[in-house]
Amino acid sequence: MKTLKIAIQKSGRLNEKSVELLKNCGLSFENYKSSLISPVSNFPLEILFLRDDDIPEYVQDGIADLGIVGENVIQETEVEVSYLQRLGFGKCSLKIAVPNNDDIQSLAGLNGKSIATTYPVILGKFLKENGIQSDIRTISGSVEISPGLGLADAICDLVSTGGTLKSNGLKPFADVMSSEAVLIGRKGSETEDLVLELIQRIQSVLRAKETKYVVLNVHRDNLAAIIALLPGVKSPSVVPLAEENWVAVHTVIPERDFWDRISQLKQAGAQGIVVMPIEKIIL
Ligand code: PRT
Ligand code: ZN
Repeated sequence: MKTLKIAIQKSGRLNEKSVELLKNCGLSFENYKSSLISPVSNFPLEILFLRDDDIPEYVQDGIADLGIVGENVIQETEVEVSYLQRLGFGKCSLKIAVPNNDDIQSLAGLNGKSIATTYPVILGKFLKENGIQSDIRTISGSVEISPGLGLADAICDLVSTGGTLKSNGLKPFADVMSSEAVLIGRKGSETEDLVLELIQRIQSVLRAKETKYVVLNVHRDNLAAIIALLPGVKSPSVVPLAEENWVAVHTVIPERDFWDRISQLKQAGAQGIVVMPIEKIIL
């Protein structure tokens, strides 16, 4: 039987979440920091631990069948791979930032200016699309210090909290792209049974993360009002309680409108509301 290979980041911002996702998919493997390959004992899969920059090409060239990497890295390396699934972590934006005292008003203000970045390909396309001619200075790291050192007028770098820009006296000026970790596959891999099985497992973990399991008690008189507030996977389960005319309602609620729903449910007569995390939802 064929063994799949999935490439994930060896260390860095995406490593921990990638390992956690695969473990939550029920895959059993050792997360040896020192080894390049870790076999999965209960699924025909090997995990390759690589630098993130190498992952897109390894997948394009078929050395790995799958990979988990930031969209920013995929676009910068301009590879031909299939996007299989957004993973909801490693979220950030690639932004152009300028010194706080720069009074630049519009993108046109970047004409003739120099911009330091580790993302020359993405930045080049963005400037071209907007008809701007700037001097792109490609550097390999610590982009945020270049305006202070007089190396460039502006920078183009990833931002998550914005703390790094702030502490370097810079302000975000334009959004170039937003990014998150994605599952990519070698072109054509998306139709293979093992790949489909893994995607399904990943989707069931992601779905579960987005929802909570809720149990509440309610008097039968208020049951219809409560059910009207509950968009369950199907209809909610209603279980009679020992106390006459009281029932327990079991259902799942999307995390995003969780607090709104809970207060609405309380107003409609729900009592003893218990909220629990869900491990997987298999549809
Ligand atoms: O060693 P390897 O080459 O594998 O790792 P790396 O050092 O190249 O990448 P790493 O681990 O820093 O980031 C991996 C991926 O995480 C990136 O490709 C992005 O997809 C994603 N990601 C999410 C980020 C950030 N958030 C982020 N904030 N990558 C980098 N940053 C850096 C940014 O470059 C800047 O220096 O964090 C700083 C800004 O952060 P804030 O919070 O101060 O705004
Ligand atoms: Zn890297």
